[in-house]
Amino acid sequence: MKNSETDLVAVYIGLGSNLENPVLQIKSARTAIAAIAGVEELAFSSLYHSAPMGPQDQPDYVNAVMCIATSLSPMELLRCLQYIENNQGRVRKAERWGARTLDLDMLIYGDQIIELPDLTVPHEGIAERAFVLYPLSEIAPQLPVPGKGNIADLLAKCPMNGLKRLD
Ligand code: A4P
Ligand code: MG
Repeated sequence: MKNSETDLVAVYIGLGSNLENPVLQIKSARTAIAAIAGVEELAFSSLYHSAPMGPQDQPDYVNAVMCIATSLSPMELLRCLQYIENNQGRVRKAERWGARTLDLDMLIYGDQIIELPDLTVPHEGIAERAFVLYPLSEIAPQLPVPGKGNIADLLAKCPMNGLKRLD
């Protein structure tokens, strides 16, 4: 699954934060992702304010989507993203979908459908989440989502759920 250096793949990453200055967390993560060897930033969406999906006793989130070109394999990239999450103070707790300083989800990796124990791509919730689909369509309005249809059709079926653009 490893790509040669000339074999660049377009990858979309979802960024989310609802603890310890979320806007700053997202901006720091953008810088850290762009600095990974073998990664080049292609596009970055606006920042969005969203109500929490999951437990409601947690702060609202800031979300965004980034597009990169990369020579890294999916698992190599996942490990880099997890390193950045940990580096920005991410603490994994038992509660599902709880508050976090930083969440980096690999939404789409080229045209690949990946089913590994540690990695599902396209990301499981991609088709139902306004905080993913709206920023994604802002930077890639024609994008096919492998196995799920095109972004415009998914968007048409997804209520905004109070999502607000911040900038
Ligand atoms: N994993 C599998 N596929 C992927 C992928 N495509 N990208 C595995 C990243 N990771 C992937 O993730 C759990 C495991 O998923 C990892 O070990 C990885 O190998 P995690 O980051 O440790 O835990 P998590 O993020 O809490 O779990 P989960 O179920 O992935 O949650 P989500 O789907 O990331 O949702 N509300 C709003 N408004 N905005 C948000 O951004 N985010 C979440 C988390 C909940 N509510 C939210 C938001
Ligand atoms: Mg996650």
